[in-house]
Amino acid sequence: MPEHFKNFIAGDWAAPTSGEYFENRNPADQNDLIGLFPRSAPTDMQRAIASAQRGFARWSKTPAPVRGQVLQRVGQLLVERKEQIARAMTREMGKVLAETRGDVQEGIDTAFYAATEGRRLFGRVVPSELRHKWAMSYRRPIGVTGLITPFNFPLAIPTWKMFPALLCGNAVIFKPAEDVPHTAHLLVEVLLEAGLPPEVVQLVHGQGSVVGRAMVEHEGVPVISFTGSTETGAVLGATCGRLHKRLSLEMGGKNAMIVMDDADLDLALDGVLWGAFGTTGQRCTATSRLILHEKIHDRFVTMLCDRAGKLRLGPGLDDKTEVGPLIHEEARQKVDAYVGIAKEEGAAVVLGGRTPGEKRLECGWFYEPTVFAGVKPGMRVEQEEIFGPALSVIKVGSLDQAIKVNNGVKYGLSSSLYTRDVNGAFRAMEELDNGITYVNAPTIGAEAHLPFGGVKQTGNGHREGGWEVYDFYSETKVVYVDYSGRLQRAQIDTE
Ligand code: UN1
Repeated sequence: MPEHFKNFIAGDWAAPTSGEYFENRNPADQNDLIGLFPRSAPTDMQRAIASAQRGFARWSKTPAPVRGQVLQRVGQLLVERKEQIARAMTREMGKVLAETRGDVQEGIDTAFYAATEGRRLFGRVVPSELRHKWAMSYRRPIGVTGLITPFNFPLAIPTWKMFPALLCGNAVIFKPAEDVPHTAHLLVEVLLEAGLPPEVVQLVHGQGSVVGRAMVEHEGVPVISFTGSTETGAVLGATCGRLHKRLSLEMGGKNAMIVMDDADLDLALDGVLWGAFGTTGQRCTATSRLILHEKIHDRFVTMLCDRAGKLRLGPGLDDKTEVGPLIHEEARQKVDAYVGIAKEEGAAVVLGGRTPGEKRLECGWFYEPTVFAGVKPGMRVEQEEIFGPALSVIKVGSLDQAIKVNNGVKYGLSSSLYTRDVNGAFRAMEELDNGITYVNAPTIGAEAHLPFGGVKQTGNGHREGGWEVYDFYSETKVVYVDYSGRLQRAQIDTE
């Protein structure tokens, strides 16, 4: 009998009022049922919001350094449970163990950063234009924050949102992706064991269109943070705009790696294999376009297909596996549909383009690493996010042209340039329209203590990670103290 998991609402593990559950299965082996998770109803969400408001009343009064101590313990518990959580994560999400260990590590880094931020959370004191008057600002908690997270980083992305939100004194409602509810459950267990007051965190499983919507439309949740598709982000943007909510969006990417003719090609090859096929291409930061200088184009495509064709597919829990499955059947069908689109558009499928035939892989959502060559700027496979192990190769004649191709998409998350030319590298740093640019490293690999996010339709101007995210989860309050004992009129009595 599979385990029935629960929500965490109002300080208790609670069955959904709907009485309904959904299955969580291993994407590498559909016969492996991990558990049943609540398909919650809007009433579950409403109860969670009411409880989070009580949690907020208490937690917002707790001194920030004390809130930081809780996050310090969260970090320690994550260190102790790293292996256990990584294994559970690979089982439900599919990526290889080295990567799920990295995912937990990103959460640990975020926890320890947040813990120390409890002793900073700086405000400012600035001179007043008037005598005997102080002018200052400080950071104030906001209220209940609603966090909607994706499947591809089941632990790291929730922690990017949750830990800064908590450190700033907010309460949290966590609505994880339906594909990775088990990791979410393990994370909430850690928070509670670390001593977070129970009503400060609520975990509500279920569908975005039901519980996610109930949360976003509720006036008791003034802050929403979302990572997912640009299409869903647009819907959230409309709702949050109407209700005057603070909203942080992290959405799609069509990230490119540029390889110039003077680059270290072996280094670039290692980079593109990791960037394009690591996490089976399911990162917002994944390399999905490879822009090659014409002088090295043919040679590099041959090197790429040779190595990518040898990547070993398999379950992420197997040590020898290099590429795990996709998250579900629809994701695999989407990649396959783009193979058809690439052919129709006149690109050449020079590697992969199909489901592997091996019997040992038939119970999972595997797809062969796929390379499209002869791709021209403007083709759908060059413009649209595929979110799978598919890479489009575009040939260019100069760095200027490469930058133009990089910038010619609606997204702007990350980019990468391989070159030995310092002048070219600095010029690209300036001109590539992305939130993150890597030089001589692939498009993936952001570190937890730097701001993370993209320009154009990748985001809406906010950043996660690093120091900037603390501004998103707190409100600036300004205080003037006039100790002159008389009325001083600003802009008028300034002498
Ligand atoms: C994402 O792609 O959704 O930079 C997040 C990286 C990771 C985070 C990726 N540290 O690839």
